[in-house]
Amino acid sequence: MVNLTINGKQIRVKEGTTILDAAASAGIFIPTLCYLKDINEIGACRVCVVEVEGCAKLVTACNNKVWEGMDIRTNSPKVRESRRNNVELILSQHDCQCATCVRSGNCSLQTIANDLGILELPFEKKLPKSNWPMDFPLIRDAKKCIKCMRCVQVCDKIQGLNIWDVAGTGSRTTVDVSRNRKIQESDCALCGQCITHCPVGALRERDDVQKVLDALADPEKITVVQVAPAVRAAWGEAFGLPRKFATVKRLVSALRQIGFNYIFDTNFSADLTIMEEGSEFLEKVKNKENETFPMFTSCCPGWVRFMKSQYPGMVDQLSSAKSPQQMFGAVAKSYYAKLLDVDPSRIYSISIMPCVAKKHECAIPVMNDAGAGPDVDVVLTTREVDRLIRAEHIIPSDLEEEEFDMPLGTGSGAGVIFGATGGVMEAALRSAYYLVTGRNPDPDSFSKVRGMDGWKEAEFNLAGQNLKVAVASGLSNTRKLMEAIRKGEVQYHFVEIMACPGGCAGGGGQPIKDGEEQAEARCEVLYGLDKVNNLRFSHENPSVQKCYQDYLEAPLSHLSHKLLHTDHHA
Ligand code: HC0
Ligand code: SF4
Repeated sequence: MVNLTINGKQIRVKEGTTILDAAASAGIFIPTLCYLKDINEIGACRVCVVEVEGCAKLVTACNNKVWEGMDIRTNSPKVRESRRNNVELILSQHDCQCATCVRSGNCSLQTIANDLGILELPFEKKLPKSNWPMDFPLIRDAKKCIKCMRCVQVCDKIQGLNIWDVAGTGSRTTVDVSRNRKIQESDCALCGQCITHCPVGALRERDDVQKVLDALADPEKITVVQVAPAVRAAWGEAFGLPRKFATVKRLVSALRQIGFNYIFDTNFSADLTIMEEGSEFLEKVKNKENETFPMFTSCCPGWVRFMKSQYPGMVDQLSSAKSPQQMFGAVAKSYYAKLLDVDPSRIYSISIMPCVAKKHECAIPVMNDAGAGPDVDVVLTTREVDRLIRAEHIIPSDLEEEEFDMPLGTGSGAGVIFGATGGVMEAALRSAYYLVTGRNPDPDSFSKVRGMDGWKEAEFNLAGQNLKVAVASGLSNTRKLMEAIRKGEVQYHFVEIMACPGGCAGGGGQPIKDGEEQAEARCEVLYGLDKVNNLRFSHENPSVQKCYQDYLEAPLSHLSHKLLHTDHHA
């Protein structure tokens, strides 16, 4: 243990503790900006500087460790002045257009500048020009970048893709796409983790809210919106609503007030995905001599992009099943148009996703199998939908709960856990067990694949057949797993991959609480919703059963193949 003094208070902490953590343990707050625990501990912004007795220079608290007898001041005049100067310098390289910034009100730089009482800037601004393709799903605004390096580090350490790097020298040093590439030429998976880890508004998703407003105002269009599993665990965070209050039924109520015609649940098509992907997997197992294992899930477009760019030779091992988002779009513009007795071209299909990559997925040219334009016309992230709610002056705390529309508003507990890492695998195993044995298992029999570990594996016995499965989330973890598969060090039958750590719950389109990971708490919400659902098996979803009876006929039928499966090479 180490004894030290902070602001005159004597404390005792473990050896190796940083000044920042030691202060926090004594209830003393030191502001930070570039710091991200375990990811970016470089002291670049120098906002966390403190004075140490006997040291001529101020030291950064985030990456310096305490020593015996250390005497620290976190609020001396020297500290205050230096902190202020450092923030003023950062502001001189930032466009400070707060009124038109997506992060206004949720920007760590804005908060720190306000806290320090900075009311004007002594330095002249020198801002770089932005030359970004504004139709790309991920937008970077060089004028807002404060060179904190968080995006560089998250992409390297957590996602292993190295999309961002330092560019330029001297006063022109900035962050840009690595190796002088254009973003479209890079291997960016579009996971959006750089966005959720940016302290300011330098990174964001392309804003598609206006497209939705235009559709809502068009009397010819019938707006059909789907809500992804993980959105329900997070949409209320931006309004400070308690998780128990911010239910999906209150989100339905907000969407109805905004004017969407039909409000449905992606959980419905998650159940449909299980029927298709589960059947595809069992076919492969039956025909195992001629198949290559593992089969990989294909519902995360960030992962599919990663697979295509990093392991192109293994693309055929992806399940041919489309993601629930795309299955839903194809069903909305075919089966549901038929139920409404309208021309499918009148249906405008919107999805609300925790994801940036879904904006790319819906625009893949072959994702138009219902024959009425793109099966999903536009994707809004959870953050965009929160902004839409705000723009409509809806008071979320006043919302009453309302039901989804029917029949595509019915989803099982197996569908809702798709939003958590391991959830797709668990849902698939629940139904695979039934399809093989004709009996339902205990719905919690496959819960070994739950949890936040980046690479999990489990073995199950399915009617005498031993199945080895693995689940990974986060692309660095994924790369480790893929390399082990490639080298033959591990063998699996079925593998679930989600690009974002923790799965979609931790998606790149989710609300941002700077410096605090929310995925685990959101996953708990999703597992809680599964537990209390009367339906815990995808194959028991009555709306899915009816859709097969009246329209698709059976999993893997000709029509199912046309609408619900895809060629990942296209
Ligand atoms: Fe997900 Fe999905 S679980 S990828 O994270 O499979 O985005 O929530 O909607 O499509 O269902 C995202 C979330 C989805 C899809 C579903 C899957
Ligand atoms: Fe999108 Fe979910 Fe994949 Fe992240 S894990 S890229 S949120 S689908």
